[in-house]
Amino acid sequence: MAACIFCKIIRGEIPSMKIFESEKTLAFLDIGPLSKGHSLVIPKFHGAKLHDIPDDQLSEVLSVAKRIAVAQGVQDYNILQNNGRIAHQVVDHVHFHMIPKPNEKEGLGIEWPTQ
Ligand code: DGP
Repeated sequence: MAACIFCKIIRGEIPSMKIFESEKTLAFLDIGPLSKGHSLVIPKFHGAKLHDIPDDQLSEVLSVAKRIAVAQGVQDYNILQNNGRIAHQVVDHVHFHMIPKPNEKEGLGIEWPTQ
């Protein structure tokens, strides 16, 4: 979709720190991270809300979030997905937040780029 910020990121028209990309899925660091390593995993298919996305376009999203958790070495994290303004959705392109909750002992486990 022409005006969508995340579609612009997919097309490379807006810079982002990409951490995973496949035919259907993109993951990149959140511009306003709630913790170090906070990323967004999105289907490349444009749809505002979860129910707008065909199942086959969503099939990779959770496994990519899981792979990010493994790569970051975190045991504690939130996977969060907002639908609609009342539910705090700001960007109208479906996205799953992957928010690590590193503890003081383990940190993120590895060095991780920041946005
Ligand atoms: P939500 O409230 O669930 O719609 O969260 C939208 C998230 O998108 C928010 O955490 C900030 C992030 N975001 C918004 N614009 C950009 C952008 O241009 N680049 C990146 N990397 N993240 C963005």
